[in-house]
Amino acid sequence: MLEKINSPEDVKKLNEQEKKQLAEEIRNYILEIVSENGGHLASNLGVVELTIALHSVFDVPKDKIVWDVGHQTYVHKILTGRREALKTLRKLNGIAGFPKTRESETDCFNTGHSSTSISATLGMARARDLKGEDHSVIAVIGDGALTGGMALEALNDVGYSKCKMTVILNDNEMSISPNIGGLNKFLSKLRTKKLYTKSNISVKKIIWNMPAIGKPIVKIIQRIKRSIKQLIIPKMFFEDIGFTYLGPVDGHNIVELENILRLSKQVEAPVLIHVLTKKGKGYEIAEKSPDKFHATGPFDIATGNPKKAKSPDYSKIFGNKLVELAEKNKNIVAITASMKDGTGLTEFQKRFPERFFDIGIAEQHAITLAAGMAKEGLIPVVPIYASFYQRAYDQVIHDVAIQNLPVVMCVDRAGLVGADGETHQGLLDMAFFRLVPNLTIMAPKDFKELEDMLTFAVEFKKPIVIRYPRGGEDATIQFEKHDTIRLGKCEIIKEFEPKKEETEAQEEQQETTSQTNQTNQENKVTIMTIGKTAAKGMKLAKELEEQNKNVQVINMRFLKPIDRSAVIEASKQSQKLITIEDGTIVNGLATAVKEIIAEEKLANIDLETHAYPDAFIEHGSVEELEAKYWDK
Ligand SMILES: Cc1ncc(C[n+]2csc(CCOP(=O)(O)OP(=O)(O)O)c2C)c(N)n1
Repeated sequence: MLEKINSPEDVKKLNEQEKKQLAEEIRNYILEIVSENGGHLASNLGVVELTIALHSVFDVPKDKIVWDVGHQTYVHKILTGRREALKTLRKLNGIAGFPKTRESETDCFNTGHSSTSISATLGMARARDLKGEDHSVIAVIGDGALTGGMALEALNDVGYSKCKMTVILNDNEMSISPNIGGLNKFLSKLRTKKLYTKSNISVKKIIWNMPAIGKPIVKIIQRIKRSIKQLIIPKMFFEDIGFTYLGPVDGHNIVELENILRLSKQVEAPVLIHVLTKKGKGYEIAEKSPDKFHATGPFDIATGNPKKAKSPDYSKIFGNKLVELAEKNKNIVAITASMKDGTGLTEFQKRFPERFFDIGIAEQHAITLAAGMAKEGLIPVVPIYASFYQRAYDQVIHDVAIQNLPVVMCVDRAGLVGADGETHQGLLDMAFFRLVPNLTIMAPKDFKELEDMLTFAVEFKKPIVIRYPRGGEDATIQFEKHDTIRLGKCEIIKEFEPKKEETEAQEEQQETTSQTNQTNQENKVTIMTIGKTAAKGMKLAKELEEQNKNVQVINMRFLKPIDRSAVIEASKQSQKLITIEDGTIVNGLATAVKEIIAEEKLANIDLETHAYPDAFIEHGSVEELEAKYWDK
């Protein structure tokens, strides 16, 4: 069946039985690809029938479907002409793991970060109405993504706008981990109203099959439905804010899904369809552990075991150290925006459940919540992925930095992340955090330094950022030296080789300083690194030494306050300065060094900068992307 599907038109031609078979084949196909390439498995297995039903009822690209987060679009990609191409999923120049308008006109809006779909869809609906066009616009959003503030802001606007559009709530009771919060409790009440729903749908079915269904009939149904519902579910939130609520409906029953989608097309107002799905559906191992198979590396289909054994990573080191520190200091609390496992907080939750807060996919709220806690004497530690910290920028400025509150902001997945592409690369955080007054910004060169920095940070009593990368240490470089962390001070991890003439010259008490400086500078290179790029710095030093250069490597440690005297000293000592950072070239280490050179009027400095360009970087492996973009 799958071989015959090259467009949504082919899906529309299938009968009920054929669609069921198609669903099964799609599941196997996705399983094969993700087990090879890695990717978001469980969410995609959960939306197979929903996606088939959507493409059976709606006509893309005329109709617009906006997928929230966008991690669940593999089925959509298969059905919209990218079946074969999906074998290149998440690879450089291959199919992206998220919707990309550049990839297909059926991907009408790029996503990657959560909770954006309802706003974008309402924008499209308003544009349609202003242009006098007539097509459907649909947002598909998970119950996890619905916990994000922006989704709630949008619901508020949609309900009020009365715009014709559909929100499909894909409720699988899971974010990455089990979903949390008051909204989730409210949804669980709706989930239990199955009896009402089934009969409701069958009534609709009958009316649907009547030859002359018209808007008046649908309006009458709506009115009756609303009054019944008010009896059964008092204070029906969605209806109260202006939506017509349809459902809940079994998200694995294509016929019921198609019926309800067709019905929604008749409603000239905002509709919310509550679809119940199972994350990981059809692959038992993922059904049992949907959190592990939310996003996965390559794995063995028979056992579900990863193909590559997991080695320790920065998140794990962070989590373990935090537990150790929290044992000694009861004021330490941890906050996660729905990323408990990814950020290494699983053990913390087990050990200190009352000091652990999963607050939903709500990074903005996480930071202001932390600010409130800090104001009252707690030490909140908030690990969030670098690209998701973008969400909380105003909160970092307005609630934490201006009030100078001791929030420990841990920026996980800083730098290139690879296969998730431009929405997930953590290349901008140094640039945007450096702008903020009162912030201290650090980055460790290795695991041990992350532990030391975390110890320093929880004692610091002011806003502080620690950025660290995805994955583990560079196994080829072992750092022996770990100086004590001191505010704004660097650490020299490789000294210049003392040369005979220099030692003699120094002993002669430097007759004229400028002359000696010139002699000292010859052949000398200073490499300044931040964070994990210390390993790159050491490798580059070796290469330069093979070219007879005399090289020192400085681990800057602090981007802010930067070790100014170290930069000045290095400029005087060296013929050449090199900066290395794993972030955008804009407003990071290179910029900070250039500012010092200009402000101190340091003359004749040969500065070489290594960073990522001022551009968004697509998906691919970290190694491939480094080769393509590093220093370009
Ligand atoms: C702003 C933001 N924060 C965190 C994430 C990481 N993330 C990706 S998917 C996901 C859970 C989404 O849950 P849900 O919307 O219910 O979709 P499901 O995977 O359950 O289908 C999270 C937290 C993100 N993509 N964007």
